[in-house]
Amino acid sequence: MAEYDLKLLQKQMKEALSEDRYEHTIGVMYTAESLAMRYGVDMTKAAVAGLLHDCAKCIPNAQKLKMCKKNDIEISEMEAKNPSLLHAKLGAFLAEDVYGVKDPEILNAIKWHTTGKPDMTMLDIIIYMADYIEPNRDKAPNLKQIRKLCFENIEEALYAVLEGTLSYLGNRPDMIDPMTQISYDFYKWKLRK
Ligand code: DGI
Ligand code: FE
Ligand code: FE
Repeated sequence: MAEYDLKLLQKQMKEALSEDRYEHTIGVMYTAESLAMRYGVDMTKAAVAGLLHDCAKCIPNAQKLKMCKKNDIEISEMEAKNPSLLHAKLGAFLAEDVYGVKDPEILNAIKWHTTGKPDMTMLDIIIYMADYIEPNRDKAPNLKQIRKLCFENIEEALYAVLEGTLSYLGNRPDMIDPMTQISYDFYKWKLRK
C-alpha cells in the first residue's frame, strides 16, 4: 500500500476546514507539487505537507490554546497574544497525532510554514511559498513577480516575502513574531543583502 492516502487526507481536510480554507489547501497542495517538480523535491511529501499545513486553522482560538496546553506544545508570548499563529505548531502536532504522518520533514514544513525559520529545507521553503502564491491568493502586492521568482530562484522569492511581511507589520513592531525577524535576518545574511 502507498504510504499516504492522499484522497483520504483530502476528504479529512474537507471535513476539518471551511470551504474557503479547503480551496486554499488544495491550491497549496498543487502549487507545492509543482515547485517540488521544479526543485527536485519529493512530490508526495510536498502534497502531504501542502494538504495538512493549515489542518488546525479552523479550530477556534480558545480551543487551540487548550489543545496546546493539554499536549505540552509551548506557547510563546507572541502566540499567547495572537493565538492564530498557533495553527502552525498545533497543525504539525495534529498531522502526526490525528492524521498519522511520521515523517519529520513533512511535520517541520507544517510547523514553520507561518514564520519560516533560519536555514529551511527545500520542502520547508516550498510549503512557505506555495502558501503565499497558490492561485486563490489575491491580496498581496507584487504577487505576479513573486510567483515568477518562485520558479526562478525560490530563496530570493522567500526573502522578498519575509521582507514584505516585516514591512507590513512595520507599524506594529510589537506584533512581529521573533521567528519571522530571525528568518528574515538569516536570509538577508545568506543572500548577502
Ligand atoms: O494560514 P494562512 O492564512 O494560509 O497563512 P499563514 O500561515 O502564513 O498565516 C498568515 C497569517 O500569519 C497572516 O495573518 C499574517 C500572520 N503572520 C505571519 N507572520 C507573522 C504574522 N502575524 C504576526 N502577528 N506576526 C508575525 O510575525
Ligand atoms: Fe497557515
Ligand atoms: Fe495556508
